Amino acid sequence: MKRHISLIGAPTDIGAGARGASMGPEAMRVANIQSILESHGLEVQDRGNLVGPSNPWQPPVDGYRHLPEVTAWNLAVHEAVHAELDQGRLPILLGGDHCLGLGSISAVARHCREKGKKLRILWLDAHADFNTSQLTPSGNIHGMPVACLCGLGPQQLIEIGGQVPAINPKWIRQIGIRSVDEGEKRLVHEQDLEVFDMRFIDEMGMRHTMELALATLDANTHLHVSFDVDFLDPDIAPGVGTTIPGGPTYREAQLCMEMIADTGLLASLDVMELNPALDVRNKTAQLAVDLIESLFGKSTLMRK
Ligand code: B3U
Ligand code: MN
Ligand code: MN
Repeated sequence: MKRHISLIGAPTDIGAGARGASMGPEAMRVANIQSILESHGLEVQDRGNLVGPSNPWQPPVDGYRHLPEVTAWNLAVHEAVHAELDQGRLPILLGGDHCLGLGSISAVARHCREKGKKLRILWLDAHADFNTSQLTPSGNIHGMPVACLCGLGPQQLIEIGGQVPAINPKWIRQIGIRSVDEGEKRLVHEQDLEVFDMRFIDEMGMRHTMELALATLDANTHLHVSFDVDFLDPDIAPGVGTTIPGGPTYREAQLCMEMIADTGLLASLDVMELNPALDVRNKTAQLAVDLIESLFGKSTLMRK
């Protein structure tokens, strides 16, 4: 794992169905993400916030809400994330809603192409985010980034990374999924996405789930984690726009993060959908920071 971290704020809710994720980056700073990571011996630079169009809060046009604005934000994210990777740093994208996973992961994919690295993406989320304009019940683009990354989406979004598709669906492992729309389900099946849904986690446990999700990594793998905070059970993480009951508990989420840390391969991270307008005394942001500590190797005892 790289020891040089860059925090990038992307203060927008342009792709979401509720306003407020635009305040996510500041809530993470208030929860002391920088000094807490530094306390673990990491070097952390806060690059401040990206700028982009404001949220016009309009209904969908041809199946997409705010497509021009979503495109502008994703272009900004793409360039910022790519620049950090290019300098050998580990970017943490502080969202912002999950439509920005497209800009972030297309940058990571471009970096991996340039450096001849293998890419593995862990998508921690209650949702598959695999809708298209035809399938979406809402038009909200935060429900579409995985499909866009796989080349299923509007030209201006799918080509952000320069190569279409930006990624192969085989590179993704989705974990914690428990809300998938009807048409979206069919597409997930057709594209053969590897999904560890909550039923799988219930039956097999988080440990076995993560062993499978992290299988076949090697020293040349770039491991990217796209952490949608609604992955977590809403009892512990109420500060998100779309709470879905029945998510991982505190212990399960900690184990998930610890097992990722143990690979030593984490090379980029998104922290998305944190919505301080819906939170209780910033506790969801504090929990996200607590889990990120584990993701960066905090453990109770010395590891053997
Ligand atoms: N699948 C629904 C809801 C949704 C997706 N991602 C979030 N919510 N956060 C949709 O609108 O696409
Ligand atoms: Mn998501
Ligand atoms: Mn989600």
